[in-house]
Amino acid sequence: MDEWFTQSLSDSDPAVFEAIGNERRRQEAINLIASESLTSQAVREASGCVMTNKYAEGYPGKRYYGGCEYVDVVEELAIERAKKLFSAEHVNVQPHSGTQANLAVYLAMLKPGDTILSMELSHGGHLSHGYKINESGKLYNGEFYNVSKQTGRIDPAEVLARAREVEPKMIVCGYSAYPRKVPFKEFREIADAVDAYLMADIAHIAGLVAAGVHPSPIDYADFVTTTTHKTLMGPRGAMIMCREEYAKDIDRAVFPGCQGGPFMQQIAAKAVCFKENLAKERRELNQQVADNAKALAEELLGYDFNLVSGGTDNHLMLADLSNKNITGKDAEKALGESGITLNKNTVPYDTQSPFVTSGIRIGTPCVTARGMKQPQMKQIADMINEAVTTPSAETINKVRDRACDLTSQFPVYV
Ligand code: DSN
Repeated sequence: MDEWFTQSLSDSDPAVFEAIGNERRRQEAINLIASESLTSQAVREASGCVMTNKYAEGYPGKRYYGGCEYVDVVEELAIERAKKLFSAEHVNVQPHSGTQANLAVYLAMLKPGDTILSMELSHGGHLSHGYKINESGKLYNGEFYNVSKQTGRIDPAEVLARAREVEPKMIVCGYSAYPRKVPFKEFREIADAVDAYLMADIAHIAGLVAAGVHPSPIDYADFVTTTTHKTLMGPRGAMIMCREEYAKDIDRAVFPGCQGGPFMQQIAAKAVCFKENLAKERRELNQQVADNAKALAEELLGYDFNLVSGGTDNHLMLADLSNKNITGKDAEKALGESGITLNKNTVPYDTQSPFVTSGIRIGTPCVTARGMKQPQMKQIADMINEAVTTPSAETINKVRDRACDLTSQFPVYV
């Protein structure tokens, strides 16, 4: 065997090795990106394992390749653990991403031209929910509902009226930037009233659902999709849950419908992630994620931040900075320079473009995973307030020192 098969990364590819080291150090900053999280050593070991070498088109026990006996073990473990975690009848753990999971559901259940009704992107929806620049909005007809202008929350009566108007074949609930509980039961009633399928995309809140911190859609939605790398704190990837009656259609839509070989190393890591999420400690951690978000929101409200819907029930909040005389884009930059990573975000009824935005999205999974609690949320809120209110070089330097001091007490990777 050539030497380069056994060389360490630092020897064989110093450029990539260096970038990974830099990324590792970058991740020591205060990370408030709501869709990111931290993975365990065990998840990363599985994700970087030799199963990356294996082709396994098909499903456990029914593969198109020999030598699948051990990858079958991890896929079966992943399926059984996910079923237990979410009380699901059927689970497909092969989707490579949340978008591919969603596309597979549409492929299984819709015909080109059918209507998908989902949340408007700028109100917290997602590209893969029928938005026109995504395949879901090219193959299907995307129609959208909004959050209420008065409350910043979903108004089921408004969604029902919109559903009666556009007669969707599929209604999507589940969001990228919605800080409140999703009313799954009401969505079921709306879907029944217009004879539509209901899909819940719980990518953002899956860890909270698994922990019982957010209600589960499993009894209400025909299809539940999620990524595994957000609040589930697992490897990058996704899965689809559904009732047994749709199992064959969903499996066929994933493979051979829109994917080829599954990423078995990622499926091994998903199995590890589901085991972790079944543990009491992880449920407690996800409760803390929500408690930290609530604490951070209360502190920010105290600094006169205008939070969409007035606060949060989950792991994220959306701050409308219109009263702070700064755009989302400039706030993201000032905070980034201060050692706080987050993203600019449109707020409902935003008057700024999606590249500028009036808001920022703030999430607590990463800071909670590294052990921070309510006292640290108080400090972070104060730092955000300083950097956003007075984004001068002097303030940014001071906040960066405080951010370094805080993060050094909560190292990400020891
Ligand atoms: N769901 C997006 C996010 O929330 O960041 C990524 O697709």
